[in-house]
Amino acid sequence: MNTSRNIIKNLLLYNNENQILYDLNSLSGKEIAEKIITVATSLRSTGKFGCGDRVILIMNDSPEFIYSFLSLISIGCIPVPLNPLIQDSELEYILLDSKATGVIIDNHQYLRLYHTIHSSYHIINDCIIVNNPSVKEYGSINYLQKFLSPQNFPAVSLELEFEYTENNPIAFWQYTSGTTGNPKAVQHRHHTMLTNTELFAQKTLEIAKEDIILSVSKMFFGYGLGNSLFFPLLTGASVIIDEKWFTVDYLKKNIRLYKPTILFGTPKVYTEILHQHENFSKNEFNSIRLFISAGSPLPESIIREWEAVFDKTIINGIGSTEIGHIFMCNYQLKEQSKNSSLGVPVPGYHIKISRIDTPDETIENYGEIGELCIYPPKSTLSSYWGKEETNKIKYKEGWYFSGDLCSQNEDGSYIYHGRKDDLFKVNGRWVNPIEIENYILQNFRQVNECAISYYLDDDDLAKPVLYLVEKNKTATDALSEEIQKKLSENFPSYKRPSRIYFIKELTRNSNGKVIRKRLENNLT
Ligand code: 3SK
Repeated sequence: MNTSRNIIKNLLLYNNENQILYDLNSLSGKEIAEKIITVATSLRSTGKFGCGDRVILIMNDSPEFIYSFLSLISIGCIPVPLNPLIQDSELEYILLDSKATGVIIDNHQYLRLYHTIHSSYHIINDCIIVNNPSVKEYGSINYLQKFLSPQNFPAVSLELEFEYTENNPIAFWQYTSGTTGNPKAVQHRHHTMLTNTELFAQKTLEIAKEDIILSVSKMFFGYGLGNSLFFPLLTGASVIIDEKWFTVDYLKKNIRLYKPTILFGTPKVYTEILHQHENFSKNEFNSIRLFISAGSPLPESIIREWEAVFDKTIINGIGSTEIGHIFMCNYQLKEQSKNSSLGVPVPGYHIKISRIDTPDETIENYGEIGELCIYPPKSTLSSYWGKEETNKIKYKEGWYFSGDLCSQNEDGSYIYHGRKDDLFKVNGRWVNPIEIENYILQNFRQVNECAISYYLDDDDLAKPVLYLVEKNKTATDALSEEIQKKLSENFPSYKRPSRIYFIKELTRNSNGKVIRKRLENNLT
């Protein structure tokens, strides 16, 4: 089974219906299928794109992203989408690590990253393909529009010979930037997203062809790739594609123009909308039947405020790049809005909680915190490229050890408690940053975002430090004092910050996760 063949079969089923909505244009299922096959045929005819070759994609969200990604999979190449804002040093590392031989890239990013791309000795010049070049002549460099040209259509039959993919081999990679160390490539199999789409998008959220999806997460990231590519193209739903990144204006524009029925957002998106809620009319969100949040933990205060202001519920989910997409969410819970629990596993995924210091032991007690482990439908387990030692620790007997900390409630739902690698010890006792962070967010409405990290004192001992982003950007001693007072009433001294700093924003990695260890660079 080739993932692209499945998608193309579906696109042809929904032949004449509009599936991609962008820039006031639309593309039908048949048009999309033809473009994918045209690019696949052109790539194959160069004789340079071989089975198993990695090809880097550096593209904004666009129809061309979708054609490039799926045509590469059709012919057995492995697309590796990267954040289009990637910096030279990270790209240099990834080109070397992946040994990619080709790149498909937007014009302005090509100009920006030109030297890094051309200095990589794995890259084959003929395998550099530029999207929308401003100047046609780049020497031997190809451009995507040539591969997409209508002259190619007569030569193309909808019966493209797909690369044979028995035994569910690797279909695409995604780099996780993590919050420490170099990025690692997660290798996904052909069945990964077919299975997640069936279990999460179709059977859980019941996404169908009447739906119109808007995802603020971009397609280079796993959350966006599922939301904007796999889910619509495999279910017949339509998708709004916008190369712009999230702002409140971007959201308002797309909602007014296209009336989406499903919004895939992140906690940051819902928080920003709430801050500007006077700019939204009561019925602005009337077309939306599902508001979904993932990508980072959703504080309970946001769920409450969203309900109070818009009278709607946000569905909280947890996913990971390694699993492909969301594997647990609170949609199925009867009283889903009563707490910010992660809900229960998406049917088909199994969950266990393992002891932090003895990972072979499974925790059976309710409320005890341990590491969240996921057993996806078996044939879809991924692995890291070239990281054999890490694979032995993270992937064991079909289980993926996620590094997320969770506990289970008596009703079977799970609660998130942060990341295992964010824990640190003060005087021999574990401190979990998220415990203090959640308390502050819930009790101090003037705090926009916050993060706990630690510094080493003169004796090299770790001490907690609190970084605060205040809503009105007016750092006050009074607020620090009030926070310290409340914390001293509710937490033992080893957990309480000995320093509080006000900063403009939290430092995040390219996937939006807070990098706690770099917050000190942001002091105002
Ligand atoms: O929550 C995440 O971090 C995530 C990552 C990849 C794919 C999907 C999701 C929700």
